[in-house]
Amino acid sequence: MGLSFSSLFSSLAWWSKDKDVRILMLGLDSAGKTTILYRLQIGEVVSTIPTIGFNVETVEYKNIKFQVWDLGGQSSIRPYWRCYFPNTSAIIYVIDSSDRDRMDTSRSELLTMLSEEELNGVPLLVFCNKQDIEGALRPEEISERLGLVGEKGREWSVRGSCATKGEGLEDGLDWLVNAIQKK
Ligand SMILES: Nc1nc2c(ncn2[C@@H]2O[C@H](COP(=O)(O)OP(=O)(O)OP(=O)(O)O)[C@@H](O)[C@H]2O)c(=O)[nH]1
Ligand SMILES: [Mg+2]
Repeated sequence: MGLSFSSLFSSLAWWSKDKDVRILMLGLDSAGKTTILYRLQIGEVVSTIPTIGFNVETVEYKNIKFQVWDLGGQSSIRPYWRCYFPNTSAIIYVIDSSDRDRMDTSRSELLTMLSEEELNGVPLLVFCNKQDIEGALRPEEISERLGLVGEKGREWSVRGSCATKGEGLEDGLDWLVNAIQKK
């Protein structure tokens, strides 16, 4: 067997000790970013209000400390996302899988962001959130719509999640830790 998970995590813990592991969490308003942030930090669902500006919290996961920046997703706030791009170790992009009407908007905001030079090569985890809602698009369908297949020079993964039940979040973080370390 190759590297075990525990040794992988402990080596990232060592690697990250002197570094700022900064994760940006972005996506349209109401996608579930703030819910995910506090679910990861305190393990509970908090009642949220739309984020005007940002929330930043240190999230400790398997002995690794991440600084997670959760930015407001309303259209008037999106132009400010780019102010947070420098020194980003990874991006988590959150999509409301039940919001079919805004899937194209979500896709174009994502692709615009990925075209920014400052984010070249930065690993990307897409959470297709709200999988519990009936009629939600499956991660495979969303992945196809996003068309990331041609995305060169970056690790990326599209996964389902349900922030309110805490489903899919840990698997996603495991993938992200691995991708950050590979970089
Ligand atoms: N059914 C369901 N509801 C969810 C899920 N995740 C979040 N929500 C709900 O979606 C609403 C919006 O969640 P937020 O976390 O505030 O969304 P946000 O992405 O931070 O939105 P902005 O701050 O406006 O950018 C809240 O009522 C959450 O409880 C989920 O997985 N399933
Ligand atoms: Mg929010």
